[in-house]
Amino acid sequence: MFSVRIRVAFGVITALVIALLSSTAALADGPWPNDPQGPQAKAIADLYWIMFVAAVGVLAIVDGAIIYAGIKFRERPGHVAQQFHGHNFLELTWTVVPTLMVVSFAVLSWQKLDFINNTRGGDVGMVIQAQGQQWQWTFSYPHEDRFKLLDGTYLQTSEQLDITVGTKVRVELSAKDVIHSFWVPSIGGKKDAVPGRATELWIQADKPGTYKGQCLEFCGDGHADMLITLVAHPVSDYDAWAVAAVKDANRLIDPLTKVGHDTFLSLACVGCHTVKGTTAGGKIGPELTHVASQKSIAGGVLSPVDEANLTRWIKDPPAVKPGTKMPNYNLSDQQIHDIVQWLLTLK
Ligand code: HEC
Ligand SMILES: [Cu+2]
Repeated sequence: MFSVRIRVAFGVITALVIALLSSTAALADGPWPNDPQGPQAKAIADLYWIMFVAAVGVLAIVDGAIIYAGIKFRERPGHVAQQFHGHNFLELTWTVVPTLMVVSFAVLSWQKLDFINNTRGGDVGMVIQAQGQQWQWTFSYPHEDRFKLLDGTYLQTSEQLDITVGTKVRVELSAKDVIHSFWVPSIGGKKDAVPGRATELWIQADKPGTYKGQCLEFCGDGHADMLITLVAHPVSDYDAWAVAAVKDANRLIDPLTKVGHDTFLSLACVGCHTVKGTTAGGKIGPELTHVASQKSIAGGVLSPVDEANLTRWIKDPPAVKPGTKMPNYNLSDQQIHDIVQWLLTLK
């Protein structure tokens, strides 16, 4: 019925449609520019949709004309092609219409760019520095009391950036080594971070939530893992987050807990226990990342989790819980003391 050529064309088109649909499904839970969650992302998405609809219209008209002509004027016995030259109306139309379209896209984009690039407006509520480095982002929070650490420096975090809902945040970008690019698609446009040059963009989230982002400038082996997690907190929760983040950061610089931390990491403990944020990744014993927030340890045998009980446990586990897989390491009292001081900060 259909010629081989038509059947092949059908096959190819079907395959393309299937490929397109399945990749759309894969995109559904990744960063996706057309799921705007803030004013800046919305401005970009609006522009995108205007251009997309116009492009689909052009595609339909052009391809429609090609298909129509291909069928209506196809080669058949008894039909001879007409020869003619020039057609003023058609030629004017396909010059003027595209010109008008391109000019209006340019004007529209220009207007949106004013809005998108307005990082210095009076409505900026917070300024954060983001530095790209192979292969992670470091965020420096403003020099405000709530972000102040024990050593007088201010809070810095990696990979995760915490802001408040509804606040326009200027992100000042820099790069330590090569060019990186800051991009959290559903929150805003992207901007390159260039060594030796200051660039900036603004972001704003309309709803509380966690938004995924990604370095968008190929920057070496680890580029694909150079992720950004943007967390937008309700204004009422932000101070509590700041207090917790400062506490976490202080734990790492407090000389008292540092000794215990180093002792723990230098012993066999790391082979059996995981503590997130450290090199300890063992899986035989329970994870200790939040051990100080637990109600009990050793499967409920010791409660509460305090200095006395932790000390008792580490001093001689089998004495506390006969048959336990954690042996007695005969550590010195000083070592146990240091480790316990550190464990107590793992909230
Ligand atoms: C051979 C593996 C192993 C090593 C090495 C090890 N532990 Fe454990 N640890 C365990 C196991 C298993 C448990 C769970 C004990 C139980 O409930 O019976 C445990 C429990 C604990 C607990 C209580 C946690 C909870 O939630 O119950 C602490 C604290 C702890 N270990 C600290 C240490 C320290 C400090 C070191 C290093 C001096 C260390 N462990 C070395 C296996 C190990
Ligand atoms: Cu990068």
